[in-house]
Amino acid sequence: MEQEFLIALGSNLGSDHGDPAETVKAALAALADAGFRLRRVSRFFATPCFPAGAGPDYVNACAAVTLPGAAAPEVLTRLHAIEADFGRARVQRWGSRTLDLDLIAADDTVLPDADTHAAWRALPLEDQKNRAPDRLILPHPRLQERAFVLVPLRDVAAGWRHPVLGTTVAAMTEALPEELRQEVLPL
Ligand code: A4P
Ligand code: MG
Repeated sequence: MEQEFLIALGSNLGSDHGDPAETVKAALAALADAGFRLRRVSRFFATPCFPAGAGPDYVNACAAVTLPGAAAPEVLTRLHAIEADFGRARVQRWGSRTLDLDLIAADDTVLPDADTHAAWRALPLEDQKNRAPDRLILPHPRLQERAFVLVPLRDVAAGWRHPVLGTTVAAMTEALPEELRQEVLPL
């Protein structure tokens, strides 16, 4: 069966395409142009920058897509190409960006392996700022703690079950502190 990929989109600076919301909208069009089939697209949400105070608010969204014939590494390569087209410069980890496209999951794929995945999940916040993985980690190691990913993701994949944690997007979203969930506002 064809794999379904879950993608998170974020922008807090805007681009040649306009403000952050227009940039996310243009990124969805760019995904389609790059051969992705957009199965489901979430609402757009305004979200406070994480870490707090590090920059302007973001617009975040999620999409469930397919890319006929492609596996996860190819998907990430295409996402990076689109980010580059949108003028993203990687200046600072977690820095402001015109467009961030993260691959959140590919069905129940775990990469590179369960132990390495556990190590990235357990990485203390201080180290997360300084260490970025040099290879594809799936599911995205921070998805379960981020309201700006989970709330939009619930629009398109509420029933997707995390292959390591065993919980659904709906349950992970419910498990977030109420105040974090309420900061994620539909546009
Ligand atoms: N990489 C490995 N696995 C993956 C994956 N599943 N998806 C590698 C995407 N990339 C993956 O990513 C760093 C490295 O991780 C890359 O070499 C990639 O091959 P990056 O996109 O270059 O750097 P980044 O965006 O600074 O890191 P990352 O991990 O995407 O950042 P985060 O942690 O996603 O933070 N606040 C709000 N409200 N909304 C946001 O969307 N986004 C960020 C970005 C920070 N604060 C935010 C938001
Ligand atoms: Mg990224």
